[in-house]
Amino acid sequence: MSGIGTPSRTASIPAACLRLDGELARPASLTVADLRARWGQRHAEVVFDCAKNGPQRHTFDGPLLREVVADARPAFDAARRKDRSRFLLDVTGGDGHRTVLSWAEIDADFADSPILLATAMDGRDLDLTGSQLVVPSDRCGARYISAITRVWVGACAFPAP
Ligand SMILES: Nc1nc2c(c(=O)[nH]1)N[C@H]1C(S)=C(S)[C@@H](COP(=O)(O)O)O[C@H]1N2
Ligand SMILES: [Mo]
Repeated sequence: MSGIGTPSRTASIPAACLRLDGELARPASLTVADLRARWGQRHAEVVFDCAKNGPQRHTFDGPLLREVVADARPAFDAARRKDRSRFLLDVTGGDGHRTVLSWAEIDADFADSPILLATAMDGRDLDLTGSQLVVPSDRCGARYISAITRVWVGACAFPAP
């Protein structure tokens, strides 16, 4: 234990955490360590284009977004594809950058896109900065949200015609 006036080298840096909330039976707060320990890890080698910096090549490891969100039990009828297809995911980064996905993009009966919540990038763990969204099917990098703070899940709420 550190004595008074003896700063600890590790205790002052809190692990980044993301809030998984919305229309869910089991909302959760998840650290990168949780994302690594509780779900199987996939590996992805990706290239995406950035308008500012040109093509970027990276490797990522992490669980499937679908598996993490499914365990939070979205408030749809899981047996009905048409009910699942109403849902959206709104992902926020540490600087406020946001993007939207549809549930159907990650659902195995629809686009089945292997979108990840990365726990490591280029072999380096993301525990301090936070998870990064990995969208291998995207040609550009705008949805590769870094330092994720929140994933909101819920039904599309356009007003009825
Ligand atoms: N939080 C956050 N994530 C972000 C962005 C951002 O502005 N904020 N920019 C996106 C864009 S446009 C690209 S191309 C990729 C890679 O950007 P980088 O090379 O600046 O990391 O990150 C994406 N993720
Ligand atoms: Mo970009």
